[in-house]
Amino acid sequence: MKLRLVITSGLILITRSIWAQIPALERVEPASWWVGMKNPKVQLIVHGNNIASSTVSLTYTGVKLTAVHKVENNNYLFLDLDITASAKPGQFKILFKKPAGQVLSFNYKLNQRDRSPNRTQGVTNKDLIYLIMPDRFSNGDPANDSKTGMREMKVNRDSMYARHGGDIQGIINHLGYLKDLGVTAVWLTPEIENDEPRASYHGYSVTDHYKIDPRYGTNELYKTFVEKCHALGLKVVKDLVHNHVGTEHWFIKDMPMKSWVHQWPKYTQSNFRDAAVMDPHASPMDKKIMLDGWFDHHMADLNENNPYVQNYLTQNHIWWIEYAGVDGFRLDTYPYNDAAYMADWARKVKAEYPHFSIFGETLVWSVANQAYFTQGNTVNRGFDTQLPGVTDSQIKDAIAEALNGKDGWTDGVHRLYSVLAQDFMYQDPTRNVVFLDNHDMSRFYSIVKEDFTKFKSGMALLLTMRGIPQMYYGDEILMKNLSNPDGLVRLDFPGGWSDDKENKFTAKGRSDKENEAFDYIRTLANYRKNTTALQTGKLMQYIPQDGVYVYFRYDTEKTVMIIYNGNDKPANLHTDRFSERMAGFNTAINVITNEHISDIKEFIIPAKATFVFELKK
Ligand SMILES: [Ca+2]
Ligand SMILES: [Ca+2]
Repeated sequence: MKLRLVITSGLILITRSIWAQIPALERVEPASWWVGMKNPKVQLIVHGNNIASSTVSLTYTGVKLTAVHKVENNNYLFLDLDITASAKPGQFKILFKKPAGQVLSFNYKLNQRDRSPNRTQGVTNKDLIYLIMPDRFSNGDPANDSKTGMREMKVNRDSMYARHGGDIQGIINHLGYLKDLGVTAVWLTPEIENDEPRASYHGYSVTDHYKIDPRYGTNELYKTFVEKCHALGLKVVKDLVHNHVGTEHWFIKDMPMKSWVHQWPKYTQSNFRDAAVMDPHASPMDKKIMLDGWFDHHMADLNENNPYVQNYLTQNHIWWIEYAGVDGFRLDTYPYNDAAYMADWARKVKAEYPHFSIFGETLVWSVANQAYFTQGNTVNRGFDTQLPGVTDSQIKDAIAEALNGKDGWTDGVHRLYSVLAQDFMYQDPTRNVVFLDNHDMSRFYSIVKEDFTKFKSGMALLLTMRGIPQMYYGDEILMKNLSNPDGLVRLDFPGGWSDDKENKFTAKGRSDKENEAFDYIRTLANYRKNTTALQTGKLMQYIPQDGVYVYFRYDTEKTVMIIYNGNDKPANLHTDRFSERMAGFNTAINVITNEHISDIKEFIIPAKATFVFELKK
């Protein structure tokens, strides 16, 4: 029997088909593996016309074929291999003998692991992440803009929904720009193949897990990109989607089995309510719809309870770490996944790569909801997610409230103070990624209604906050817009295309104000890069008074004092009450202006401004 997927108005149906539209041996994944992995087991998925009728064999020293699994669809086999310690790098043939005598063969590769010290380093609070949408940053190779045979052929820079031609080469061409800005890690929205008919430039509708989208480049180019980043002292975060795949994915169009994805009698969308996952009073059906409902008509929700799906995803992610040497993973739509599987997944990744970093996207509405998804937290009793950190939406919202809100018992700057106070819920909040905006939300400069003082304050708070700070491409040149629709916050970086009228990658191409923004971020980012107090130092905050919020980042090397005035008018700050942190210090350096300040007993802070002072003896 062969299962064929038919999608009608988003309803997923399985039908029997007698038509063989795939070759006798279409693909084997992963098509290569490594010797010397901690886990000696690997499970291959084999896809080919009626491949299940064949007898499988292989002969290679140290490699055992321990099981051959047949599933509902005869076009699939799953092969369990044991790659023992005695296996050497090399190639061997996997043979598929058909009943009529025909023998198909696949050349399997076992590679030597690359143990270079600058691979898989981990992305930590010592870093500053810069998020890029590859389609919208820079077009370094116009020859790959349109690829014959792909479902979306058109490049149209006038449409927010179409492809614009940006690619990996474009990012490689601007690594010097990022290095100069003070960035230490680059996160790309998914760069693997999204061969959907429309609007898949964002990368979250995967159609081939083992292939860089040809419009962005090749697997080899991606590997080169990672190597070039590492050579410059930059790290790379890879964006993964466990929860769903594009409905044009090859394994969705001809599914191994009905239980490969979550099936519903009729199209059922997730209710997008993470609370249903953790609510002690939740309706089981609400929870099921949250977890198993589809994200979108064109995004099939994978069944992460299916052991074949589990192996497929986990191995694919380990394959990319080992192949390219990336340093961290960002996990898309984290709360929509099966929790037990995700914990098992994280254990397996960490077992192979103890220094690897992982953070999950949790677009949720309270610290408790957010902490619930993190490893070893104090709210999710009895279950350890193994997820080191999350995207810290609470800090983002609290910074916006501190900048835009009116001072009150729980409002204005008090919001930021109280959100930070709730760090008691985390095992380690410094593994969270803090940010002001990203590709799914309004740009920060627009959130503060293009108020330049507030913009600078936000950046100062971000770059002195605990955790791993993340910026979004174009923040530094004051790119703006509200995310209505999303495309408005995903505009092309000016100068990324050879025919652009302006080139904001250079100081000459930027306006005075844009240069001021760029220089402000560069100064703070580079200061942070050389100041352990802002990376791994402790944080002590004081209860805001009269709309003024003060915190310190400090270690044995340095003490940095951050003062934000949330008022609409200048504020006077007497520093007597901070003696716990200021004792022994007599002067300060303004980190932005380099100005020496001889009197630190009292400060006048302009409305909505932030001072970052390094205290001196
Ligand atoms: Ca291109
Ligand atoms: Ca799901």
